[in-house]
Amino acid sequence: MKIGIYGGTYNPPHLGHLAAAKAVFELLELDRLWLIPAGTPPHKTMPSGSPSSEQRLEMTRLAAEQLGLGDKVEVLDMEISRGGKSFTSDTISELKAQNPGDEFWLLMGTDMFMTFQAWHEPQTILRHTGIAAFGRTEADTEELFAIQREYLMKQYPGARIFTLTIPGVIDISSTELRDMLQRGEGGNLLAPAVYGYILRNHLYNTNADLKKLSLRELRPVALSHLKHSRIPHVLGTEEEAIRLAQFYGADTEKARRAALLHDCTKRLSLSEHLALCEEYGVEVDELEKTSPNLLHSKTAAAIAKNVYGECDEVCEAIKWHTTGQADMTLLEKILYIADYIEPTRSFPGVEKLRKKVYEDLDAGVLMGMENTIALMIERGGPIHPNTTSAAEALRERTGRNRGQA
Ligand code: DGI
Ligand code: FE
Ligand code: FE
Repeated sequence: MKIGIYGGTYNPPHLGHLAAAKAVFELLELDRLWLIPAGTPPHKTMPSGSPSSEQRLEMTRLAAEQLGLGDKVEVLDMEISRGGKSFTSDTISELKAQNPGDEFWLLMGTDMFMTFQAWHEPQTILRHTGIAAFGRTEADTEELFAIQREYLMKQYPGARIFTLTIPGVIDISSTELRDMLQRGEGGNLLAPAVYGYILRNHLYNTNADLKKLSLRELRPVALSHLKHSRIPHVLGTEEEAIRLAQFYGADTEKARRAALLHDCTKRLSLSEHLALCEEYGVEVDELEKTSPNLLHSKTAAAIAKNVYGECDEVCEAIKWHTTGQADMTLLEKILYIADYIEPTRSFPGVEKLRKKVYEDLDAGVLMGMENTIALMIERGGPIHPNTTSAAEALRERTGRNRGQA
């Protein structure tokens, strides 16, 4: 396999890293890409107020997911868990020993490439890996890189050096970016989930009040809670919730906030859900105790209330978005069904359901709910009593139970 290795402090990982990683991945036709956040970097000291190693690791994971390369890209914690100064020669030697049959390419930008001979044990590095150095302009690559490439080839016979120009790679200085973040700027230079993570954890002296986030801030913050693959669903739910709120005369801002946060605990395990219920005093019944699917709406509502200070209406909509309940409010119905019919959903009958929802909201919600009930019966899973009573109440409202079995 051809494996790219891209180390760095990732303080924070930004769109410049992602653009370079993606371009090299494609140009070198790599099979894998491993991002390796450094422990203590040998060449610089961390500025005060910096995130912890674990936070840099988590941000790098969020950024890596954004590449859309699935499990071809991995974030390795080997330098962070090794502790102390991170020497690339140690890392490469270790990786080569573990994967003797693979071909390695070490990714680096202009500055790193130009000073490569001053690194710790350059000959060891070059014995185990090729170098893929990327410049931002043709001038970088041809003028600067050519001299350095010749020098390194002479100095280290047998070295494999590949230099490439990545047009359009954004020139981002991490130092400047950190200053911008402190001033409330720079979010556009980061993957949204990374920006949200920074705001949520008050990194780089950002001081967002989590209980008073504007919609513009809430969006990236909400996305930072999600697995990358769930982002389109949540943004689709937001879009559908806006449309429904406008159509049926509900508060669009509340609908958006509820949609953005509705699945914010979806990636958690059963025990993590139960711990949150304990922490926030959420009552859990026997059926819920066994089901992350049923618990995620309860825990998301608790996070919306306790962490983000959302109003009761928004929290209730989140709380009932999976099962529904008897006598649902307009906002509750909107979120329940937006989740069901948002644009990325595709299942047999979804078009018919979408049409129904915009003809008669109650009938549409009931139709969705009956789909779910049928699905649960098919799967042999228990139907939650809240689902049953929600459907019952809607049958009542739509006059469907009169004269029917
Ligand atoms: O979180 P989403 O996947 O976007 O959608 P959702 O919140 O509607 O969750 C759907 C899951 O919840 C799905 O796997 C079915 C399950 N579910 C919905 N209603 C019930 C239920 N599970 C049980 N046991 N009983 C229900 O009444
Ligand atoms: Fe959900
Ligand atoms: Fe959902």
